[in-house]
Amino acid sequence: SSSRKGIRQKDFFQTALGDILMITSYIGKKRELYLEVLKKKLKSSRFEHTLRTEKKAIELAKRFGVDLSKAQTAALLHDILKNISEEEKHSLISKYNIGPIFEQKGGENLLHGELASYYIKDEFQIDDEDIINAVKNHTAGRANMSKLEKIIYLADLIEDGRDFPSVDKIRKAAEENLDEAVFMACSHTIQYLVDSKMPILGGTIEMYNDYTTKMKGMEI
Ligand code: DGI
Ligand code: FE
Ligand code: FE
Repeated sequence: SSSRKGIRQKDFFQTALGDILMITSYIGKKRELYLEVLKKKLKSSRFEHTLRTEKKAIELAKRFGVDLSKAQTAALLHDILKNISEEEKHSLISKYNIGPIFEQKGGENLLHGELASYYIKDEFQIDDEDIINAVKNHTAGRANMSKLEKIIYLADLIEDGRDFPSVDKIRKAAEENLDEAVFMACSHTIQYLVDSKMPILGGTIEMYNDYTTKMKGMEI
């Protein structure tokens, strides 16, 4: 589809699972460019997760009053480096001069969001701080997240393809109260990590503490 800035155009996507996703572009032709790159860089299951996250992020952004073009951009690009090789990862780390923060153990690529936050600036000239933070913090979260960051964090976890015991409860909460749903999502993740005896990232704990200390003043 083609469109000038401000003209919306619907795109169809038939996924491998046979779902039909109809998603409007709020970012004109940039969406096609991003999809082209994503198709090359991601496994098909990850590409489809990206489209479902985009759909959910737009739904949440409409509901909670967040800029739709920012939500769409961040959702589309949040996992762009999820499937890169160790080799490409190391070459990007040295290109962006960010060695020290990437000295993590384990091959889980837990910092694909952080690395992507540099990559999208370099590759697509994205310099909106809120979009960059939303991509950067989408896995662990952090204290004092913006509404956009919360939406990307949440959309990633509750997009239509996700399936874990409490996902429907979190989806239901996300129909009414963004903070309640984000806190549930964060709590679920911590519960899961504790149950699996996995290390918990600093941002995950900081987000949890941020919510528990502020909660009394919030309607959640
Ligand atoms: O990239 P996605 O799979 O779409 O989602 P994501 O970026 O949120 O990554 C999900 C994975 O990250 C999932 O396996 C749980 C894990 N994770 C999230 N927070 C933490 C974590 N893993 C550890 N070890 N510690 C965390 O704090
Ligand atoms: Fe991710
Ligand atoms: Fe994701």
